[in-house]
Amino acid sequence: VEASVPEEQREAWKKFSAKEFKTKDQFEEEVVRHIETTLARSLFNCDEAAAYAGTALALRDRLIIEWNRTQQQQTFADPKRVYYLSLEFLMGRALDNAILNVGMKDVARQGLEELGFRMEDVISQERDAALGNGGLGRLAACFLDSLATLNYPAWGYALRYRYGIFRQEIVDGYQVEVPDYWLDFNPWEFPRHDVTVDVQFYGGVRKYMDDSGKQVSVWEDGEIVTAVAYDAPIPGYGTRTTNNLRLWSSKASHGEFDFTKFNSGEYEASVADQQRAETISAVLYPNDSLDRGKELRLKQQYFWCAASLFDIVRRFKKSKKAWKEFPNQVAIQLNDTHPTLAIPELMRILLDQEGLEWDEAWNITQNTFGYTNHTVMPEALEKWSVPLVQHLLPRHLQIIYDINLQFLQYVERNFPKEREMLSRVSIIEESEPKRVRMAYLAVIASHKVNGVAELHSDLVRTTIFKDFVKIYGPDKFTNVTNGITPRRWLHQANPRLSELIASKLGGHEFLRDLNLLHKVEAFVDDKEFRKEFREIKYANKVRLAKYTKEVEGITVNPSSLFDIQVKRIHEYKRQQLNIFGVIHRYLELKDMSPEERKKMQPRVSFFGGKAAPGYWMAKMVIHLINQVGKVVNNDKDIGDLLKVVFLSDYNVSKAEIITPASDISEHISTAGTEASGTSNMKFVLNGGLIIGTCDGANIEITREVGEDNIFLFGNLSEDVEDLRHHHFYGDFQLDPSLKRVFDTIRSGTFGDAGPFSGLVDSIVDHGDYYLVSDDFKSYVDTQKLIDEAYKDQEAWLTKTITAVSRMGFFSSDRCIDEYAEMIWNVEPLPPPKQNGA
Ligand code: GPQ
Repeated sequence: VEASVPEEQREAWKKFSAKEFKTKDQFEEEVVRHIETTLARSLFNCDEAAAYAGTALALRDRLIIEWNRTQQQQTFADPKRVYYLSLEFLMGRALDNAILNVGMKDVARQGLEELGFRMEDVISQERDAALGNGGLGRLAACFLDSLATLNYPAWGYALRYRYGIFRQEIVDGYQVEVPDYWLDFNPWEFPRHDVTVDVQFYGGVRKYMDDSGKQVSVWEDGEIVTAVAYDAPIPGYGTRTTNNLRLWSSKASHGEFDFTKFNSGEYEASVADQQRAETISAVLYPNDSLDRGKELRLKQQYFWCAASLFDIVRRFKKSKKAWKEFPNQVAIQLNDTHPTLAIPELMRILLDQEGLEWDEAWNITQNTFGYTNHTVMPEALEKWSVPLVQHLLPRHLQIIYDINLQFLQYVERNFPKEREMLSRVSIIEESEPKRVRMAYLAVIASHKVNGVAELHSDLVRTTIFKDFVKIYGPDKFTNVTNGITPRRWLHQANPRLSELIASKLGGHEFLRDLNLLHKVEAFVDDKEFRKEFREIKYANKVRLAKYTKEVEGITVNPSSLFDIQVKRIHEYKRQQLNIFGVIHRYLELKDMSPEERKKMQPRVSFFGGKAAPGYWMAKMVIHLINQVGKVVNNDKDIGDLLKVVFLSDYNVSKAEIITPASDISEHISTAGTEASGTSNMKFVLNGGLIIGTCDGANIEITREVGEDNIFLFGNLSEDVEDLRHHHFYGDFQLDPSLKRVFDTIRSGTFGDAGPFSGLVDSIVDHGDYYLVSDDFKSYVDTQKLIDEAYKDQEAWLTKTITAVSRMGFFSSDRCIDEYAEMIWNVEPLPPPKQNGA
């Protein structure tokens, strides 16, 4: 029974209903009230942490009012909704974003000042919500911002990890992982202890005939774990729409303890059960673009899919519509294959619980799901062992086999002459043990499959899913080039640039329609504008220099060229190419006379990013960067000409300081390996140029900003296969300057060379899979061009301003509109006009 206030009492209710504060005084009143009552502190013991807590609680009240309103409106209107299933949402901080999106920046700044605090200091008290590894998780976070901003009725679903991505410390130049316990104080989440779902694992399947002679399957005798919903409000920018991100937390189904066990003295056993259940949502797996096949990971995936599907179906059933209406009410987007189990789960609900026939259930399923692929690299494509799935999810495995049977029969009928295709496209890989190819299941069960940049989507069609294009035709496969939210990545990270643009464009409308940036190009020759623009870049570099000094203890000169590569550490992203280039630069500088050196362009090479804890090569790259830094930064011959900085614990809030400070950023993956990249977009939007390969979104960035405003180098994706082949079967000559770099490393210049042998050997002896040696010369040559180009500061400035003005395409708003139209078929639901407004 739904609890509700009787009709007669509703007037009183409405009269006392929560009101949102608007003025500075009201804001201060709310902050002080929370500090004094909710937190039980006073003006005599209010530190910055308490000021943050009070401010966050006040803002939260404000968000909740709109959140409730949005949810009520959506319940009432019951439009088609989007459900974005992602195991990762790399949200970063919420307070700054909330203040900005509700348009209270000035009120909050002045209010806090009157209370004795600086807004920046208060904001920086917040711990990042770091429920993701890298680009995939941050994309999901940008999408939530755009969905709310564009008034789409949308929910995010994920897990409430107790520990997000680990914190990175650097000890003796090595990465050390420290747990990220972020939930000590999290005012942004609302536990919904009344919203729970019991999720089953293990057990067996019993089949029987019902009275009508129909075969029925019952999944029974499993172990039950309860999912509890925790909700977080997602405010849109410049709209009252506030959407919901629902995170599931796992707990034992019988509550805290199993009392039967507890009462019979089996204390340890009862606690152990509880811990086993809670382990499911305990920790985010720290692997990026890598499939590790661990049972607990599969449990996480099913737990989350089952809880989310139950919730979605429960909401649908409230509307009492016929099942065939399901795809008209529900669009589910699979962010990579991690949520693919949602497919057999929906089938199970429709077949076993709702009694639908196979064809109808399948039709509904196919029209409901869309699948986004984020990589074509084989090591990242998930494949679950059949015995493991059989053990954990016996009914789902049956359904997967049934889907496969139907699919293979279809292929056989339509391509009778291509029998060898059957084993290639089968969902089940005939390996030992057999494995379920999750990407194939996702393709077969979705109505649309998309890649995340044009080149990537082409590779999706021509490599990993080639056979499926033949089977389904090309229309099922499409491209939606990634984007980023200009609210966080321009207005929040770079407020001065945002205000400068606003002053020229006559307001902040460009933050909602980024294409308006094109009007900035008219100011490219405007003296005042150029001066301001240059000063802002310099101030952002000063800010990063200050941070670098405070946190890493390294002094850098903000007049140097700031060269930045921040992203997960991966062989395919080729931070090794960058650091080898740095060593090469160092050796060249050492060779020079003091006079020659004076002519050189001073440069700071910044690196940042985490390595997966089990990824040895990546960890050695981090070590090499740190060791090179120690030598170079203390070399008196070199001085300011070259500094090497490893920025530890790279995360979203640090990215907000780092991104606006680049002159050049590096996006130098082996062609064909980086699906899109999104930080490339952030750097250019903030007035930095790119050195990059013809890969991912770099290609479309080039198309938009023009070839003169980007530095491309390296081999093309169509040549990669031949080049790899050549390493094994051709006579391969190592570039002499790269050889010298290797000799220097081997000689112990950067400390014990032992740890670095793998890095060097992989190139010299093991086929150089990522083609570092093939691209090295063109990379260092291009860096030289950059040094030259940077000397002409006026021309450089023109390039950066021009590039900024042409970045409109890369807003995640454009992206979301494309998904909405091409894949989801959903419409915005704008908030009603406010009373009196
Ligand atoms: N991406 Cl498969 C991840 O961040 N993690 C992953 O596990 C996979 C992909 C990235 C991809 O490498 C980037 O090129 C994309 O820009 C990003 O996803 C978002 O699509």
